[in-house]
Amino acid sequence: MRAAASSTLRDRVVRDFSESFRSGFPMAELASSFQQYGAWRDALSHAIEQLRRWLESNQLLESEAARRLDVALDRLSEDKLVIAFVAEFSRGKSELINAIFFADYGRRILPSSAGRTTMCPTELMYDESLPPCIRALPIETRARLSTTADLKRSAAEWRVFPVDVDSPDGMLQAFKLVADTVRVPVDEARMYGLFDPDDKDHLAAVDEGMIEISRWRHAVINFPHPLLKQGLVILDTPGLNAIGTEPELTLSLVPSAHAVLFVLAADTGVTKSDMEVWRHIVGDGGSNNHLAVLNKIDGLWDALKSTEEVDGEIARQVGSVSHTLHLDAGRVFPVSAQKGLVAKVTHDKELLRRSQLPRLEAALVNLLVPAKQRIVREQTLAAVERIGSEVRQSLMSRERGLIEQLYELRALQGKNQSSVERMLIRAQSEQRDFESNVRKVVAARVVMSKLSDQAFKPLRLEALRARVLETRDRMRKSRLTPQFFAAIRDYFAALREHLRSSNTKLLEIEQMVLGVQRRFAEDLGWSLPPPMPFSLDTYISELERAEAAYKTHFGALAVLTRDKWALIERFFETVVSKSREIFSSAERDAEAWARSLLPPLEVQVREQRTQLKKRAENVLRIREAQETLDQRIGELEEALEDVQTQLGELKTHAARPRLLAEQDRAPPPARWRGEVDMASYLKVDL
Ligand SMILES: Nc1nc2c(ncn2[C@@H]2O[C@H](COP(=O)(O)OP(=O)(O)OP(=O)(O)O)[C@@H](O)[C@H]2O)c(=O)[nH]1
Ligand SMILES: [Mg+2]
Repeated sequence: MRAAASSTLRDRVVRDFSESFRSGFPMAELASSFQQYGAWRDALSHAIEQLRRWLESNQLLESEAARRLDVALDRLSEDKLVIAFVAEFSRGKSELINAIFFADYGRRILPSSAGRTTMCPTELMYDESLPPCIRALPIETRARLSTTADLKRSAAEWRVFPVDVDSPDGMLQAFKLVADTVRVPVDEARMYGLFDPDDKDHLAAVDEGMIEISRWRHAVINFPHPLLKQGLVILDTPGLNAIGTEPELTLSLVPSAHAVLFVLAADTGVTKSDMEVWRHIVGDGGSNNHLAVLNKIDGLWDALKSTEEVDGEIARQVGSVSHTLHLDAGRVFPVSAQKGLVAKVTHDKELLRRSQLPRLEAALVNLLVPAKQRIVREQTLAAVERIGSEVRQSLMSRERGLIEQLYELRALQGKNQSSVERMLIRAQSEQRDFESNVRKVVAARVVMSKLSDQAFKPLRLEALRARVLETRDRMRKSRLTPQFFAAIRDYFAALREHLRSSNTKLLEIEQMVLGVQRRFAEDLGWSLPPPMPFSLDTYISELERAEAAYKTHFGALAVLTRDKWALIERFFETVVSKSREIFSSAERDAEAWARSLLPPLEVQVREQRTQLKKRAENVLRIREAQETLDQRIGELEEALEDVQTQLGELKTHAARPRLLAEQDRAPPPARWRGEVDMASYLKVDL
């Protein structure tokens, strides 16, 4: 019975995907773009892995460089594309997600209905280390100050519900969880920060001292849909209420999304509460990854009006949305999610065209894929090519050393013993002289370690913790509103100062390394690639964004009630959690950067030292007549040939990632072309 159901659903999803690919039905563009992006990323990873293996087998991979390559590979494999859907309730977010991503299931996957439906922020993703399931965080966790991000680290806090992906009904049933509510006494809701006695809407919702609230605080749906498997993450959010009360949405989840779709409905226009959501979560509207969707345009379809009249009405609404949101009209997309979903399920091309969903999907792809691809390409190639050039430098210095030795030994041919003697003295003295360079590098390492300590100290979690404790203490002791606000203002200022002082020290490190490199260039003619530019500015901006969000929420308050006070405390804890994230990423990046600065020079010094040592030994052996000159010359010629072969191979291996990365769109993998292969791909454990 189960097998039969599974094969029916699987067959249908396989057939729909195949058909949409063959017919060019719009899902195809979105799906195939993600698919191609995934294939491009995989090919790039593969080229880097090949380079890594080649370096390793040629003993050319220093541990520091290996670590950097692994970081680049991990980044590629963990690469995610996040799309957030944000709106006041009932604007059609969930319906839009169903229509854009899940129409292949032939039905609604996410619950969508009139009134409030999605009660908690919901992430849809696929993590293959977990079985298909829904993880839900109980609302009671709001009584504590811990944030969702903190709680994500402790599995015990989450309830896990299995999802039977073989059964569409079972799946649908499971997904209804995001709409679960509970009735609780007002005081309990107040404890969770979900009831504000000053809020008229909250008061109106009270029924015999009880109020209905979401049963869950956050849900993560893990299931193996082909797009989610490619690293797509979809964030569905409830309306304003949750946005006001779950600061993480404002501070973390939505700002870190690669695209934010702000959904409005044509039947309501832009209401005051829509504007509030826009202001709270989308901020100034200046960011270039925001799109506005004017949903439910089917409400404007009117059999008694001409197409032109209806189109004119839609265009007027788009114009008014664009004006009100200060958003370019090209970024406002009128659609009918509901009709789009129906059209896809019934394969009605005309209805799909009228729903205008394909235009939104194309814009989404254009907004997401090229930008993401560019960032990933730049980051990855910068890391990989640097390693390639460091290895090339060290191979070239080995080559130079061998050529010099060969030159000297060839010059000895036919010469007498005293020439050998002279050469030995010269070789040994050059070897000794070079030790001063070794000492220079050792000294640089000592200075570096001292400066690094100073640079990282303000970024360490202990430093942050001290600020947090101090601020919490001040907040607790505040008697008056201004004192309370001042504590938070000073917290942000202090953190900014930490990042700035660390930035200054990092600049000193960069100058120091440049100085050392300059001396090596002057004394020995070495040219080393200058340090990669690095600063903590992006983290300073992130902190400033958190501060701006805090000001948007609370800046206008002059006097705080007890409930608002508690709300700000809760918000502050999210800020703390965000600060922790910022500081630990800043520390990690700064450390990785600093750690990568000296090794190329050290490798070169080590290489040169070995060459000089070998050279002195060569001459010594020749003097002692342990080896004939010709034999030694032969060995050196062989070694030179090896190095030159390695240089040639390195060129090919190191160039491959760029060659691949610059193909903007990798060709679709072969398995997409035939239906049989498609079936095996779409096995997707449905
Ligand atoms: N006519 C029409 N109705 C739509 C359209 N899209 C959504 N709806 C309806 O609008 C209602 C709300 O849709 P949802 O998808 O639940 O809206 P939501 O934004 O997810 O709402 P919450 O989950 O409560 O935040 C449902 O009854 C949908 O059927 C559309 O394009 N046209
Ligand atoms: Mg919803």
